[in-house]
Amino acid sequence: MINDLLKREKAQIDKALGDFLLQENFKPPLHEMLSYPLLSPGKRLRPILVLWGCESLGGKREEALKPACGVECLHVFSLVHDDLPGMDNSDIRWGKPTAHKVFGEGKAVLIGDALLLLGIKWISEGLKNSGVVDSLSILCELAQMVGPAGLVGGQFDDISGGARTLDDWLNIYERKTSRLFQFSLLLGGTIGGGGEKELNILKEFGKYLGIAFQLGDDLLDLSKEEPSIPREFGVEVAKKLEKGYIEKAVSAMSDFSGAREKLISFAEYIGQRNE
Ligand code: GRG
Repeated sequence: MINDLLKREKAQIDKALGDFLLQENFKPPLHEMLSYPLLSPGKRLRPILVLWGCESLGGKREEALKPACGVECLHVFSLVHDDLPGMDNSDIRWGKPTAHKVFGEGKAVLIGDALLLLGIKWISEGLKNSGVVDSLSILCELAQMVGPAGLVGGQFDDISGGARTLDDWLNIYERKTSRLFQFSLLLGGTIGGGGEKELNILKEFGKYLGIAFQLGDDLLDLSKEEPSIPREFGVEVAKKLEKGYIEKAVSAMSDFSGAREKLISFAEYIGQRNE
C-alpha cells in the first residue's frame, strides 16, 4: 500500500516539476539541460517528505508543492555534482548517461549550480506565498543543512578518504544524507504551521531516517568499489544498524501531536526498500 501511495505522490511531483520548470521560461538549450537530470525518474522521496511533513500538521499540500519541488532541485544538484569526474566519476544515473557525459563537465557543473539556486528560489517563493512569518530562519537552516556544515561538508569528508571509525562514518552519513531529509521535514512542518516541539521531533525523525536510508543505499550498492559501512564493517553490522535507526526514527515520533501514520509507514518503507 505504501508503494502505491509513493507512486501516486511521485506522479504529482513529476508533473509539478515539469510545470514549474516551464514557467521559468528558460530558453533552449538551458531548459533541456536542466530538464535532463531534474525530470529523470528519481523516487522524489524528499519532496514527498515536505508534503507529508506539511500535512501531518494540518497544512495544505498546495502550499508545500513548490517548496517541495525546490528541495528536489537541491537533491538533483547534489547528484549531478556527485557524478562528476572529480567526485564519484559515474557514467550512468537513472539508467542513462550522467549530465557531464551528455553536456560536458563544465556545463554539468553549471547545471548543478543552476539547480541549487533554482531550488532556493522555489522554496523562497513557496514560503512567501504561504505567509510563513519567519522565512529567513528557514532559509538560514537551509544554508546550514545543505552547506559546509551539512551536506557539502559531509561530501567533502567523504571524498577526502582516510581511516575512519564507525562513528566517523555515521557522522558523514548524518551530514551528507540526513540533513536534506531533515530539511525537507522542517520545511514541510513549518509551512504546516508546526511549533518548536513538533519541528524538533520531525528533525530528529529525519536524522535517523537519513542514516538508515544511506545504510540501505550502501547495502543495495555493494558492487560499488568505494568504501562504505557494509564494505568496511560487514553486511550484518550494516543491516543491524539500519534496523536500529528505523526503530529510532519510529520511536522519535511517539510524542508527535500531528498525524504520524504516513511518516511512520515512510520509515518502514525505507527499512524494506529494494530500489
Ligand atoms: C560540489 C558544492 C558541491 C556539492 C556537492 C555532491 C554533494 C555535494 C553531495 C552529494 C551527497 C550525496 C550524493 C549523498 C548521497 C545521498 C543518496 C543516497 C542519494 C540517492 O538518493 P535517492 O535514491 O535518489 O533518493 P533518486 O533521486 O535516484 O531517487
